[in-house]
Amino acid sequence: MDNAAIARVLTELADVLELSGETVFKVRAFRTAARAIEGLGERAEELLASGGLAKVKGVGDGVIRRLKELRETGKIAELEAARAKLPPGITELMNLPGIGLKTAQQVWKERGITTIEELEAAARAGSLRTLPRFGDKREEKLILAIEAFRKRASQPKRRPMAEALELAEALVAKLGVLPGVVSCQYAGSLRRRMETVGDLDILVSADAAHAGAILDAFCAMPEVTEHLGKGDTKASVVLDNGMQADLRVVPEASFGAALQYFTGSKDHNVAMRTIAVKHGLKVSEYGVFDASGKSLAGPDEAGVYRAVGLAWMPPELRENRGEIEASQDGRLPALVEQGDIRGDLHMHTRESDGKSTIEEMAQAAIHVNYKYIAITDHSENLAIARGMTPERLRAHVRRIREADDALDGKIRLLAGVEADILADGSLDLEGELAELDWVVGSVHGQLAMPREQMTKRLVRAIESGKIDCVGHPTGRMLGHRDGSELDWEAVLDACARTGTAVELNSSPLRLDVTEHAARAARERGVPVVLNSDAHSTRELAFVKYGIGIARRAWLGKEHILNTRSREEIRAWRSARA
Ligand code: DGT
Ligand code: CA
Ligand code: CA
Ligand code: ZN
Repeated sequence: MDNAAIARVLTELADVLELSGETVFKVRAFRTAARAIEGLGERAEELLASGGLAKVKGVGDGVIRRLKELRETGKIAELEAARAKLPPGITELMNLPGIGLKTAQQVWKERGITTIEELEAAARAGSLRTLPRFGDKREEKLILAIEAFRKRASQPKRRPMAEALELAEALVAKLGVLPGVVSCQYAGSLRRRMETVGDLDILVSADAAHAGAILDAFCAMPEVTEHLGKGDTKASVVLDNGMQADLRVVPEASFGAALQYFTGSKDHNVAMRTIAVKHGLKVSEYGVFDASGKSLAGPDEAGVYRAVGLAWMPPELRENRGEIEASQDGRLPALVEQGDIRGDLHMHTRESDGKSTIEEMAQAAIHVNYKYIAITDHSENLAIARGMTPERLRAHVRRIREADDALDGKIRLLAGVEADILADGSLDLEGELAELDWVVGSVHGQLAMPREQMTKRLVRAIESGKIDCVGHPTGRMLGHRDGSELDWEAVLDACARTGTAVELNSSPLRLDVTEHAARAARERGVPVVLNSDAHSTRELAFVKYGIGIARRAWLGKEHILNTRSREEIRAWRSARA
């Protein structure tokens, strides 16, 4: 289990105990531990095994005892027992946006509502508005939230790329060392770095004699919870996060062709096949063949493309959006790579809702070879994230500058802030911004505005000239919340006019802006900043997810501001002022 999964279990335990009327003290201990583990720089599972978890602040003996139980038995008896006593739908209610524990408890205790169906019926009948802190506005919002929830539930469940990537990398590592395995790689939408992934497609090359044992080993892996089917060369399973994974064993002579075929996309494959047919060739997952059936390519992917007259292209481009033509004409773009990123311009520390100190963030950034970072804690308006008053901001800036001096040029720290863009487009900080090195402006509240109003809000903030970069511009959360409706052209035009950048926030559930907006930014010459929005040292690594999205948007190093040096960024900034 990763840290996020452990934190989810502890949060559920806290929720369930609180609903059952457990003491506040006990409940709070689990919530504190969940937060501590979520923001941990190391894997809690390993710390649990080594005994190091006891030293983590916020994690007490009771928590450790239950996590050991979870590890050994796969469950927590107390959680099961408490859950069994609650009405079955009650914790599900809390999955609705706007319904926290307090509201779930309120509608249950005062209206006897324990399912989403009952909640919807009550909201439609107007019987919730008389509850304390409710009213008809909130009732209307609830109905909309339930409708959106239904829509999501009825769609096949796609997973955020980050979740799929972590799983796939673990599976590939385990498969790669099995006897007889020559190569192993994941393909499909994950290899193309789509923001969400339907199922995992994994390929192994091995000779036929080993195929059976490899498929058996795959089916017996601990993360496999269900078997959907197994043949001589293929097995399909369900993993413990509910995702399907297909493994195919192919001969070495076909590995490149299979990798090309199963990487897709389907549209890309169809377009490529059409070209092959024009050359009198046939492309399949086994290879490239001429009219007489002679194999021209197959073992490696580049050879497969070459055989049909194309240059190999990065998987992120393979959507039949012009990449085939670009390949034919020799004008494939040079895409940005992880190593091009020289700094990170959005992160939080303990001063607001981060888990690490300024120094810890700086050391972690040095470790990944960054030349600069901006510390951008939240401003006052975001009270739930311990946003800073102007006085706290000034003191924080002083500490950032002191830390910068102490680091003696090993890395440069920019003193920044993530200011709140208020409903009318003004910022919750104004005068304080002038002395800062970097200002991210983000919308954190009232995300559900009509499109026109939200566009005006952002355009006004951009035109203030006070923000350097618009943070997570749509506010979406993959699988939880759609982004705000926006007139992208108007927002990006305002950025282009004022010399403001847009963020590609790489936090796994955000990936915001989307690849389409990133592409539109490129077309308008608006620089994109590829940030982690890290809330702990470990989260600086989130940038790898954003890289995939940037590449899907055909962005090169030159389109991304934080591939430039600190001096170049300073020059870019002062050109605007
Ligand atoms: P996903 O799983 O929905 O996120 O998307 P993919 O792209 O991984 O799609 P999937 O798993 O259905 O199939 C993997 C690849 O196999 C797909 O990208 C291209 C190839 N493929 C699947 N079905 C077809 C097909 O009918 N024709 C062609 N040419 N290729 C196909
Ligand atoms: Ca797939
Ligand atoms: Ca598949
Ligand atoms: Zn933010």
